[in-house]
Amino acid sequence: MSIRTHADVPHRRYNPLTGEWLLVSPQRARRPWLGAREKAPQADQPHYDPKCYLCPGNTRVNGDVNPPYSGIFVFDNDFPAMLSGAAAAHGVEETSSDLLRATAESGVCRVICFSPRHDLTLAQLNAGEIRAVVDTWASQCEELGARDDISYVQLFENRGEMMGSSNPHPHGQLWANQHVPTEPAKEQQHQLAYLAGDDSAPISNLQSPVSPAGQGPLLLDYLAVEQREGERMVFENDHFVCLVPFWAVWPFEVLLLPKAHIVRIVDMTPAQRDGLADALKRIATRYDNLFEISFPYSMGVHQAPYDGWPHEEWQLHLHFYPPLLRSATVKKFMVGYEMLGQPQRDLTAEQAAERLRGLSEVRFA
Ligand code: H2U
Ligand code: ZN
Repeated sequence: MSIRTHADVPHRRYNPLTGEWLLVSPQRARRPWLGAREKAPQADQPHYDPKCYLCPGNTRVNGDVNPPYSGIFVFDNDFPAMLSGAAAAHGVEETSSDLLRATAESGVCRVICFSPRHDLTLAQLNAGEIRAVVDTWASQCEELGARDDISYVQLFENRGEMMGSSNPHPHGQLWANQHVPTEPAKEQQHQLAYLAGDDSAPISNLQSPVSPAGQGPLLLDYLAVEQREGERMVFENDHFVCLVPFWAVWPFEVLLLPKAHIVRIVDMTPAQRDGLADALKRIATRYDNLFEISFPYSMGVHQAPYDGWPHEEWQLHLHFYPPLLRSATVKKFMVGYEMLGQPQRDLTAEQAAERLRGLSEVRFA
């Protein structure tokens, strides 16, 4: 099936990972823009900022002093969204109705500094330095995943003021908790139903197409389709592919997919970790080159829960959700129809992939 005939016609696309639909309106791509024009969030940063709470040797908000670290530095978030241990078990009371449901949630929140250098981003770290980030992600999951009170580890990075990141110092976070969060839970449900070929599974959207009996895990079958079609591919290396998913919602959203079946980040071989580091650097560099700025995004790793089950249905992957639409200052707003109806985009996934494919992998100076 080809969607080329849809290039100029409004249509909807299905996200088989979440069971959600989005609206694509390519015919609107040339409408005039009279909305907000923000100033580009550009400022040269120093190598070391004495006021930064992530730089080596500096004092954090709670009074702790960072060590004079030279590689990666991980610390417990001083303002964690969850508590663990005895503190987490108390205080959530039973409610008087099934319509008022609440349960206790325990977890751990950590901050991961990618580099001691205040002024660098993932795009500017070298392959070895990014590999160290991947290794840290894996060792954190190894440690936290072994705990009885943790079943999911969400690794992510908010990059840039536009995405609400509080500090330009290169850093990501992890939130690890007792219950699988909503997004990976949806993906799990759909990957499981696909692998089982189960069209009676309780899929969230009643209009979902019937899941065909899969040959393999959903995302491996999907990768084979994309490799055949080619038009949404951005680049690949021996172990990973970068593509704009058919169902992308954000203008320049991409998916990093392993070529082999990898359930969790802790299962990755050294060569696959190098492959992921290479893919991270290349997409971050292409993004920066798109509008010649340090490109904002939220990105993160989705993987199987650490709940003691094999989860063969899962395929590890990374999502990049960048907010920018057509310049360093014009972002896509998820408002109005998106909030109340469903996500909508003008630029097609194929057009976005073509733009990203055409960009250099040498960062603009
Ligand atoms: P973001 O830039 O993605 O918001 O991440 C910064 C995190 O760092 C944020 O979660 C934490 C904030 O709670 N933080 C500390 O743990 N200690 C500090 O001294 C400042 C910020
Ligand atoms: Zn800093």
